[in-house]
Amino acid sequence: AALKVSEGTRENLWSLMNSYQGRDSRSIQRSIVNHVEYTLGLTRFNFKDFNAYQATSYSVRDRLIEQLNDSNEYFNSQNSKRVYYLSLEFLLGRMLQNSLVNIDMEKKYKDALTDIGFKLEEIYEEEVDPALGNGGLGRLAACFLDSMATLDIPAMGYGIRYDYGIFKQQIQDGYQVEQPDYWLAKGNPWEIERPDVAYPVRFGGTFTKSGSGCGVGRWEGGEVVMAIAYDTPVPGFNTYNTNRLRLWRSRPGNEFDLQKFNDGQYDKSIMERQRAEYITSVLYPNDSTWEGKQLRLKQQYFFCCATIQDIIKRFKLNNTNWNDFPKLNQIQLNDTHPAIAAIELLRVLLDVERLPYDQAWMIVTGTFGYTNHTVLPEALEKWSVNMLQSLLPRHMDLIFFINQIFLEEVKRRFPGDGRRLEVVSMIEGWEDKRVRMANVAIVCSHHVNGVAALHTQILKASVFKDFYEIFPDKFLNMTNGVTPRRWLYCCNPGLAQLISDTINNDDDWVTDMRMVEEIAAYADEQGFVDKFKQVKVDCKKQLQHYIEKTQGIHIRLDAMYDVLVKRIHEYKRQLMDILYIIHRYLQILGMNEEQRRNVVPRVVFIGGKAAPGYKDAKGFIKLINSVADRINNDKSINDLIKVVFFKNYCVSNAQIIIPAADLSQHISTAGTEASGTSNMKFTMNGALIIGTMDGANVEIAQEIGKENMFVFGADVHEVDRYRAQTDEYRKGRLDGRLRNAFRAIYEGKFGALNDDIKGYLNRIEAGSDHYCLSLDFASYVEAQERADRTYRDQALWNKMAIIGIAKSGKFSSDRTIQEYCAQIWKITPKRIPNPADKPQ
Ligand code: B1N
Repeated sequence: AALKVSEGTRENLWSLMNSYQGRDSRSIQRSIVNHVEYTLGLTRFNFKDFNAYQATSYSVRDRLIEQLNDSNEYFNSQNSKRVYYLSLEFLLGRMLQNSLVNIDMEKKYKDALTDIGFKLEEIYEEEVDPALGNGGLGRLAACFLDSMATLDIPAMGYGIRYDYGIFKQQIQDGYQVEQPDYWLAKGNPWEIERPDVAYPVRFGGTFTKSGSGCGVGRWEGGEVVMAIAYDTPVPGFNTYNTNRLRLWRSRPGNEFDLQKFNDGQYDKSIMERQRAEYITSVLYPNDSTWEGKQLRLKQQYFFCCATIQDIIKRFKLNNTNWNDFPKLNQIQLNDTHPAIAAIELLRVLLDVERLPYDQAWMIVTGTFGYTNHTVLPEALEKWSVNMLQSLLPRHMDLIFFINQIFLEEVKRRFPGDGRRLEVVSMIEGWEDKRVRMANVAIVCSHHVNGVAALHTQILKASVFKDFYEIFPDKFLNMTNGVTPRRWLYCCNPGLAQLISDTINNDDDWVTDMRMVEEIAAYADEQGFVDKFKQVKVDCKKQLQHYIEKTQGIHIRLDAMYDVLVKRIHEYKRQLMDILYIIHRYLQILGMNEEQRRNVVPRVVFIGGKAAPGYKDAKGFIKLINSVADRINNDKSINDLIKVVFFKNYCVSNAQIIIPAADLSQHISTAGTEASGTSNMKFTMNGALIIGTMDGANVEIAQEIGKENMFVFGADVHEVDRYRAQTDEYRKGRLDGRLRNAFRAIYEGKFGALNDDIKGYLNRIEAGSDHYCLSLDFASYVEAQERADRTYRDQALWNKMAIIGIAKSGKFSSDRTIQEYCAQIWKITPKRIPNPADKPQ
């Protein structure tokens, strides 16, 4: 029988739930040991480091849940405006340290664990790296979550809970081999499963329309799957506020095909239902490319549909006036991957809520913002009309409808401009029709932003020029940033301590990175510089240890650590780096003893994953490994160059390599890298950049001074001109040193390489040089020589590095989020009271 709840018993319940986890050492220990016994079902005194990690995480999660629930209730009670960040990727990285740091309990947990025989640092290493993202775009989403929570913005992230994150990279015989990343194998203590938060999502079926214009649609039949919520708390730093990341998992629907079951095909029908789970199985391993697979479209709609239902449900808790929707809800689209959400909101407003079209459209365009992350044509999403029609018939119908209205408006404003109509239309092609998702996103959004100043300029001047002329006020720039919590405070505690000690302000700079500028005044002060050098050496030792342990390679400490880590892509020009290494190697081979004494020893790290289907990128990995093989085994050069292919580059080992870098490479062809974000992390950690005037490098140069970087290469305009020339022209100007490096490869100096990579090099020789390797090679070599010269003058080098750190404040994602808040979302912080501040 149900317990009859009287006022008295309810009071009892409430006061019980109103108590909080104690923050003293004994309470921490008790909570950990309780989780060992009651959550993990182990005996208290027989558990391994991994179990200690699990129990510690559950214990931290308890605190996060308290904060999350209090924050959420507070925002609900205030009917607060909310921001929703929709992304197919959240590349979170490990949670334990970040959570402890953000709730200001790292020291307490460290002591409490030491007292029962565990080392917190070792426990950190037990955590699997949740890697539900490819690269910069997914990591940006994670940094934004951290900043939104820290800045007291009532915000939520929405995405997909993939069973398999980005693959693990192994190297066999020099080739990349992909291993599945089943990150949930040992459970995930950071998530809270919410079987009670579940929504149906329909695919296929038929839709019938009544009425005129866009009409009212009835969408029936097809396949219905369920979206189940999994929540991860996102605590802010130095605030009680804790936001929610809600990831959806697909499960079979509750409706089933009775006909099939009655046909005696019970087992077969069950198996068919199981297929629903495949939707959220795997993250597509493409970075900056687009793959028109049906399952990918299903992923996109699946998560957008559930998300829109969830947002509307929350809105309806406190509201009945639909016109308030955009005032209370801002939805940001992380690229076009979730753009179908805008059409889904329109559909729900029209077909479910029965709003008139004009009102529904006002709500949609008042709600969405779209962030573009790339100008590469191969990355722009263009879904086949046929596929959309069969999977999402009403959505396709609505896209046709809004496109028609939009094009009529354009016709009125730009009479006779047929070319423009063609370009801005949401539909491209005649026979093989496709939907241009960027065009849909632009028209449906109140703001469209690029992710660095140069990138936004390019959007306005070329990629979206015709849209910019139609909606000049829609376009703006939001230069990316990175969270200083993970990318300085957590990954480089030595440097963080030095900063705090030097500017005498405790940790205030961690939420106000501009304060760090003060350390510039110490760039010439010997005492400070010595401490900075020591911090760098300590980080290099850690990297040395990591490389020894994971790759069995011994590297020297007294070399320049030269690092190029990012996804492998032609436009990022890892090939140019390895060709330079070949050039450098050949140069050293030709030197006498005397000359060799002047060479700056380098350990060259190149790391990154290639999309499994990207042949050329995989060829580059093989080439890098072949070159490493030859050089590392050439005793005659006495370790003057060591080449390390840094395996399985991911968030957790980025936290090791970034603080240890001396020189950091960001060498994309000008106009190709939208922003780049690791350039910001390296700068914050005192590495010097060798880079092109591309993406955020341009703004880094503006902030820290060009003289504190090794800038080289053609600018955007020179690239355009070079590309407009003929192959003959380019062939005639092939850089001589580049040709020699090619020769060495062809002659087999680096082993037998397959024909694909040779073919690639042949094409460059023949003048087909889209990424401008030959154009930039001479100035790249010159910049490398400048880096060597500077490194020989350690005082100068360190001074440049310190100024870089000091002036990197702009690149905190806190600044980025403040700009989104002020200019796009029109939202102000809402500080929730900390219950610990109340008299108990
Ligand atoms: O987004 C980052 C930028 O810093 C990088 O410059 C940019 O390359 C990156 C399709 C992408 N652009 N496009 C993608 C990722 C996955 C996918 O399936 C495209 N990633 C970027 C953050 O702004």
